[in-house]
Amino acid sequence: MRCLAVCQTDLVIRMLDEILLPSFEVEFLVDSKLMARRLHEAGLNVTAADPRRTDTYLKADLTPGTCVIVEDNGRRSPRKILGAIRDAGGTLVYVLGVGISDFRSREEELKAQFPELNYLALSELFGGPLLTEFSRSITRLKVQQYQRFFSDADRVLILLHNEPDPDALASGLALRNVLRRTRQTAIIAALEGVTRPENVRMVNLLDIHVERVTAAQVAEYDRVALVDVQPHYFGGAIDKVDLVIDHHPEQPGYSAVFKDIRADYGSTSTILTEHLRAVDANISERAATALLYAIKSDTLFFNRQANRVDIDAFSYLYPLSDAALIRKMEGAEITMERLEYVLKAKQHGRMVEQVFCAFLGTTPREDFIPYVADFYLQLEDVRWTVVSGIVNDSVIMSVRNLGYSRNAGEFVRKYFADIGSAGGHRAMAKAVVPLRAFREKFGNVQAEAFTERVLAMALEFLHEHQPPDKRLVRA
Ligand SMILES: [Mn+2]
Repeated sequence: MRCLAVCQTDLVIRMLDEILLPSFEVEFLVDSKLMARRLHEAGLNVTAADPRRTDTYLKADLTPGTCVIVEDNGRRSPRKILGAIRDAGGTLVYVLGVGISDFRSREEELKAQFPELNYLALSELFGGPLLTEFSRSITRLKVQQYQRFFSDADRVLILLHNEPDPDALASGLALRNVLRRTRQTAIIAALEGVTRPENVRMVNLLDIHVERVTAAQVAEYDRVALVDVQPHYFGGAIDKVDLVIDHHPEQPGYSAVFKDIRADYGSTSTILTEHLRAVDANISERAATALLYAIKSDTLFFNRQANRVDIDAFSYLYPLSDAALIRKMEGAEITMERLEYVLKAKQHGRMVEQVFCAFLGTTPREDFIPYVADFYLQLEDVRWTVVSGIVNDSVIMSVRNLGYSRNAGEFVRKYFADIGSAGGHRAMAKAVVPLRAFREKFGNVQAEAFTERVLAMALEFLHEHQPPDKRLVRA
């Protein structure tokens, strides 16, 4: 393919020549005869001519199939040049913005007159790969530091949150991998073990051993690492650790020798995948399968809080993993018991302004609540779900949304932080409030009245900071 580049800058010309030459037949058109001679002597295919004249392009044999690149350095508008190219029959036109900070408005301005042109900014084209490369170096440095710090320890503990989910389990496995340790030299443990069906299925299929430890035993280890959780979660029982890797918002009130907390990541497994890649660790099929499943499940297959890094990690792990095993693990999510709570929510739940709210009453296990909240978020007309239930004399509330409205974590903090624990991300959050404290604040609300009360809070929250005309019509 033939490519005609209309440029003013030496560096841009040399760069385009280097990038395009293997696949394109490149010719440069410059205004200055001096520059043309210099570049010609350097072996480039350059012509000097006035780029604002139509006959320049007619002489250059421009056809509709020629790819034309016009450098826009922000000094002089390329309008005249673009007009001349159009008059000469050029249709495949790219404008390359160099050194233009607000290239979006420049793009708009030019597109108003030349709607068919494509605008590319140099910073956008090269920023991605360059920043990925740099951030990988920063990660490598960080990982090497904690690897050294853990290397001489006899007993290492990798501690997960209670009822470890796929993200916690996979992150534990991956960290053991980064630390170059085995089951004997680094144990993966939790204060409360694995009971939910999908988590049980995962530990069985991938043969992951999660030991039980008490908060007092944690102090017996030479080094302690936390993944997918931060010390505040343990309510003061653990306040000093060696390493924290997590994607939940950073919490104050503890000390850690090393930490890597990235609240904009969809899963802790994404962070661990980057750690493994940064030090060129060998990722086993088992670890890749666990990580891939974790990213998939923590982001609900990219339906909630996922960004480019999660998708990057996913595509890196995919060829290394066992897809059949993942399908087997996923099958464990739907159980008869869970469907009963889905039905209960259907009978007693309420939906107003695309907010689905349900109270499940007393439930034997906590996982029914987030399961139902996730389930109803899949419905076409649902934008928020707020599902609560009572487990062991505590009100448990799971809040979900599609991630582009107000913050779910803020919602639970606003109403429940003063009487229990409440927190989470933009798209998912949780509150745990002792039943007695809940009743003191909101009254002894039950069944339908409970649903109404919570629904009213959610709507009040969603209406704050929102101009009346932006409000959704009542469903
Ligand atoms: Mn997680």
